[in-house]
Amino acid sequence: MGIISRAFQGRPRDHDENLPPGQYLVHDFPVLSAGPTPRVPLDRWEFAIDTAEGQVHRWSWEEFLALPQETPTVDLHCVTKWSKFGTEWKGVSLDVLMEDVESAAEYALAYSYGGYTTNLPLEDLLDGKAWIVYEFDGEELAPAHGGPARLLVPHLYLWKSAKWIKGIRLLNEDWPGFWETAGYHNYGDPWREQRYQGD
Ligand SMILES: Nc1nc2c(c(=O)[nH]1)N[C@H]1C(S)=C(S)[C@@H](COP(=O)(O)O)O[C@H]1N2
Ligand SMILES: [Mo]
Repeated sequence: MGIISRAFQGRPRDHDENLPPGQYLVHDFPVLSAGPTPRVPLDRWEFAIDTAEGQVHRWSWEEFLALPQETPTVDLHCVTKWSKFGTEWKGVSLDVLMEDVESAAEYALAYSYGGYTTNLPLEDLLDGKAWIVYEFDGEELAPAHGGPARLLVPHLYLWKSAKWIKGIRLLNEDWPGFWETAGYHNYGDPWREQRYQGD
């Protein structure tokens, strides 16, 4: 009888058109970290963008908070197959941070306090696709989820959204990060199920 009653209930939620292939929905917010949570005092926190040409742009926590802010609402997709819809963040668009940065580089390597790295094409950080966020759900971002601030690149699998972000290095050549070196897909598009190398 389960099949008949399901038909009357409409499509199962997991067939939602906003759910990429192979994913299921969660309503909690799982924590996935490859190591311990680094604690970064705000008076020593800084975020940097360093260019392939050797220029370094730095923001202290105060300077970072003084930048124009955005409040993106986005769906998250983790390579371990959970997705979470409608997450609400506050942060600074990479477009704002990149405004005065001049570089011919085409690749980016995000690096974190604690040593995590992840790579992506620079264009995937631009045009309203990526933020450095410091609030989730109206609260300051919890350390376990990347506080004080993390990268948010929701159109790629969540391992690209480096927690405890320290900086972004612009590179002329692609340089695989932590999980990419360990066999995860180099790009990680959830809609093309690019989970592992060869997908
Ligand atoms: N610095 C850092 N960032 C990280 C990770 C990590 O281990 N260290 N894990 C990544 C992975 S694999 C995922 S799925 C998401 C998990 O984010 P969450 O713990 O907020 O759910 O963070 C990503 N960013
Ligand atoms: Mo992940």
